[in-house]
Amino acid sequence: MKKLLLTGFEPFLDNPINPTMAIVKALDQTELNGYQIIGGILPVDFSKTGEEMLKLIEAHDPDAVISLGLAAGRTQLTPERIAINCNDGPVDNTGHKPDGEKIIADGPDGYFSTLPIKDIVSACRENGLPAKISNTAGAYLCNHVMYQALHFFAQNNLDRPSGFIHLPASHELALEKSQASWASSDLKEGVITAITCLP
Ligand code: PCA
Repeated sequence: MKKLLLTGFEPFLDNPINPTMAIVKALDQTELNGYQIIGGILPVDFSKTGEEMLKLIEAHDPDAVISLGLAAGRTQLTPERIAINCNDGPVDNTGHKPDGEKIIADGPDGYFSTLPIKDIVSACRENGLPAKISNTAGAYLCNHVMYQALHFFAQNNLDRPSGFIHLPASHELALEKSQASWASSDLKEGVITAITCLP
């Protein structure tokens, strides 16, 4: 059976919960659309996250990678179109604040997602879940892992769907900090819908 690496992130900044963790834990070791799902939770740490991502890819040799992250404030499920070769943004969980450095010194400026992002948006919408393509994943950890995975597959000439989906806050998170939010069950359903779009 094919393998899907599904990653989420630990909580970060002023988000005491990261809804991607529960989704990854719930789907870990389950089977969907002909894929065995392997879950992994990544740290919000610029010095470790890329390495952890590559370790997971090397250990499991997945046929596809979907990484999930929280985009607090967004109202829709948003598959990302592009990852850029840049670390920037607020402090990570170790207190490190990047300043626009390249992720890979001699890497290309960017990579397009190789996930079927248009199909994911259409399938979510058909399923009653608001979704749209995002044209920027920012320059924080989510962009970082998306870039690292795409760079690995490009460097190794491996044609495997890989990319990133940002999720809105869960109601649980919105109880802590007022913001647009979705039911956790809908967030999970959106991720399941995305997985069913994989070739
Ligand atoms: N979201 C952050 C990092 C971890 C997460 O879940 C981001 O959008 O970069």
